[in-house]
Amino acid sequence: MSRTVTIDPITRIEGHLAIRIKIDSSRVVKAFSSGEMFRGFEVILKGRDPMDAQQITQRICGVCPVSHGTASILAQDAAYGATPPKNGRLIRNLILGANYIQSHILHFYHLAALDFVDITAITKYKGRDPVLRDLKKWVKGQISSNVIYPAAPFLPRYSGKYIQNTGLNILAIKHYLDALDMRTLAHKAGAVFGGKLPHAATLVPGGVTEKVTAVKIAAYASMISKLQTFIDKSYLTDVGEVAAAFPEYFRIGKGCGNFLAYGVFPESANNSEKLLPSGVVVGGRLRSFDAARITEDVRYSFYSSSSGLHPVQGQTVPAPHKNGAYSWLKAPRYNGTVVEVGPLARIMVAYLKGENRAVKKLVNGLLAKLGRKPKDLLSVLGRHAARAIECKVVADRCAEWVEQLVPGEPTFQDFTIPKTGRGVGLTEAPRGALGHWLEIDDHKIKRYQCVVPTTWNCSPRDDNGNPGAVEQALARTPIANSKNPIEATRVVRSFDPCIACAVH
Ligand code: NFE
Ligand code: MG
Repeated sequence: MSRTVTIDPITRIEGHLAIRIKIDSSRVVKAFSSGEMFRGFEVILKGRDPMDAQQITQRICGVCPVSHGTASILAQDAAYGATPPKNGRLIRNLILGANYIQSHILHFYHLAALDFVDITAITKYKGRDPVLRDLKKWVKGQISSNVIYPAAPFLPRYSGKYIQNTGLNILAIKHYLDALDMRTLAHKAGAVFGGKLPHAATLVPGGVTEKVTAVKIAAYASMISKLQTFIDKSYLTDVGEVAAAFPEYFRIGKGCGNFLAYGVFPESANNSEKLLPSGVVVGGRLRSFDAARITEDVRYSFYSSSSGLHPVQGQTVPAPHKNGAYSWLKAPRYNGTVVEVGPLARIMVAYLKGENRAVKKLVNGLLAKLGRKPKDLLSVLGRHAARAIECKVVADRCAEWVEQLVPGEPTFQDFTIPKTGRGVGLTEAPRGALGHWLEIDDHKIKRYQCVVPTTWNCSPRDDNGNPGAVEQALARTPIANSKNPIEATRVVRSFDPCIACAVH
């Protein structure tokens, strides 16, 4: 008998994502992903000073603001012909790197781990840590409640198979709490050069406004070093434990198998080399990326603007009562094809390119340890593993970049805003490929279009009826109990969706 189940909301934070799945013979046969709100940043930006864009677009999201600020200043760099000096480029990388670390730790521990870790194990805790004892008391009180809810931080929750080893669960719960401190630390590290976080104050076209001093270098380096220890000793180990306990999730949530990365963290003045390179993987083959091939369809989205436009011509005209539409997300496609973006896409592209030796070594090491093949990465666990590996690669490189800063050297190159102009800023947010397209007329913003990671991943069907990346990843997911579709939530959350970003 077939059943339709709606999971709404599905993410633990960040917006209104609803997933509707049709289940037949205990498997998902069809999935629909809906972003349930409109925000209108592209409309708000029209007519404003272009220099407002890096501040306003950072308000798209509190988790990945630095990426929106970065895309915005890259678009303006291009429009004004500004090139940041070396200190400016390095500081941008350091702020963005700290924001990546914060976001990846947040996702694994606070948004996804409790799909696998059994929070009720804390009731067996016998130690003296006051926070864990408080949590034990709270969880004991909650256990009696019989409510089912897919998105609470602890309880209620879906029932299903969780990690069974009590010691391992309690250790993971302790790491959940440690991870809150690590997020604070990553924000503080980013704020050394970003002025504050979330929503860095120092990102400007031409570089950054923050100056380099020996004290700031030492402060950032010491915080990154603590984060590196947490990533090495807790994050990577805990992902390995989840992988060992749930090997079936190397076969669940495969998805479309196509990947797109714009590349991120420039290693040279002209952006030609990046720590994580750009590329497209279609049918297992790596190709070079061409920004001209990006389009956004809106047949199933609540917009009355034309469909299939390149973001250079992009329009955002909301149509809340549009017939047949089921999402406020547009449907971005690359060369007409559905692609997945995010840490797995970046790691796949870097791995296939083979130039980043740290990525190659970490991926091969993890696969050998878990007895897996590269193709197993196309899965729920592959996404978690890729995110953890990327977190280490970024943190380790941040520790090197900070030592390359030169106190007293400039961090900024001056510019003038032209009467008319265009620019595109392509970068990568923690959740994937992020682009901002800017058009200036009469020194003001004439058009501003954002194509955002979760818009790629959680898009509805395109004009040809092809389901989006998450919709495809859900197909064939086994669902043991349609009243507790925990398997579907694990698939969706492996993409780390952020609907606040996606609908922007
Ligand atoms: Ni709101 Fe974001 C990231 C961006 S996801 S978190 O990472 O851009 O669409
Ligand atoms: Mg957009």
